[in-house]
Amino acid sequence: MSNRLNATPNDMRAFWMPFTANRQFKKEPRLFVSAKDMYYTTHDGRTVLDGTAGLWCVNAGHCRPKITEAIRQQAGELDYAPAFQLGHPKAFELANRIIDIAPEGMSHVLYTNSGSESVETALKVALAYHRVKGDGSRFRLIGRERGYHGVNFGGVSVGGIVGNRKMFGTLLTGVDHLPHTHLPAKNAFTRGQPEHGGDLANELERIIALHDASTIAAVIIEPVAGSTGVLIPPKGYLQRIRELCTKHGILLIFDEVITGFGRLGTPFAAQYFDVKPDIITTAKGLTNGVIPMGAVLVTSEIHDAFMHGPEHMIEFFHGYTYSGNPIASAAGLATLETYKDEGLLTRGAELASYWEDALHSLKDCPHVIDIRNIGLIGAIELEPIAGEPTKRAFSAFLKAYEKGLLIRTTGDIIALSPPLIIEKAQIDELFTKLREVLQNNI
Ligand code: PXG
Repeated sequence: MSNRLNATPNDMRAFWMPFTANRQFKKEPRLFVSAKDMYYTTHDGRTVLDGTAGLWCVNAGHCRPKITEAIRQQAGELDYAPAFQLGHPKAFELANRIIDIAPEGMSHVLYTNSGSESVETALKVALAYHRVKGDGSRFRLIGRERGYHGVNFGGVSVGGIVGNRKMFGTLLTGVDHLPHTHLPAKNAFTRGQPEHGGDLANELERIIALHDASTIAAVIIEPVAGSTGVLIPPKGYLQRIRELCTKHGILLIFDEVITGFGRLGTPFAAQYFDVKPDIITTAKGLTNGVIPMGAVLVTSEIHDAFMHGPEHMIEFFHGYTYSGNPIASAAGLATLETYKDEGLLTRGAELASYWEDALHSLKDCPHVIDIRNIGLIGAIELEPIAGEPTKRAFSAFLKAYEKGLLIRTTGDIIALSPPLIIEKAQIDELFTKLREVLQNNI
């Protein structure tokens, strides 16, 4: 496909698109052909403000020169190096740079190629960790209702989005779920962390009492749940989950695939909430979404537990052909440099209150039943059309796109997560456009 403005593919049949209404799309295609900083350009030559950082990943904005150049250079210098039993310098350098900004206690990095793979990797590390410590009866994994941990079998098993689970048989066994924390009757229109629901963390005690702590390997949660429609942890919730995990010898995994790399105004959500997990999963913002790459961060306690036995033996039987791929590593390094040069990992903190006020100004729009926010994340929950769930939000998505604004919808919830380079004037532009959409008979 050429990137000329008026070029559209003449046949769209072969590509079965992910998480897409394929038939609707192919009747009315929406294609981006170029992008710069905060804006996309569509195939019909229109400019679209990126209200979602692509899919929560383009945190530094689009086509940033340092990242583009790093990829170009690396592709001409060392395109690929085997990932097993061999290496190349940039994978090591990037791991160090990640640890530099990671929450205290994180000391080692395993590479993956996506958030889904980061989750599978984290779950396997957790199971294997207990086993190498001689505690192999800890095989259960605890997730949460409405959780999203990617689309592979482990992640879907611990995830809690019904549509993502119901088609796929028995999934992993030995999995249980915490209740979700969405309490709109009590918490609607909360700014920041909700007051109510912190006690739901105690449900972990009920699950532990049922299965016995000695069978539980790990709890995995998103510090802020994104895909399900932005659920912000109630005050005290994450702290209590941490306390219970520590008390019962259970590893705590924070899935930071969307919250990692500045989304809340700190490098990671663990720092924002001041709660230390044992494992952190990341992807997306690690390479600004430009090249597929994820990373799983673990403590030295976890890493060191594996470093036993004969030195010629592989310590952990896991990894991918593309783990720490040279071009992805170069992209990751340039991305972290861009974040540093421009202060982007903390920029969300500076903009958060302006963002919050602008978002909550939509409270009076028709059908709005809740608005919630944290860092540079916002969500607007709409009242579903009776008997036609998701239709109202999807219609808002289509109208916004026509007006030159990219939003994300899930169910009847609009989720917003702009690139961290957004300016106040662009926040105004975003919410002016969104107000017009919401007031326009959706
Ligand atoms: N964990 C979390 C918390 C995620 O948000 C994944 C794992 C999986 O990542 P990959 O790279 O395998 O897609 C995600 C992905 C949305 C949206 O609009 C969210 C994601 C992906 C696409 C859309 O909410 N999250």
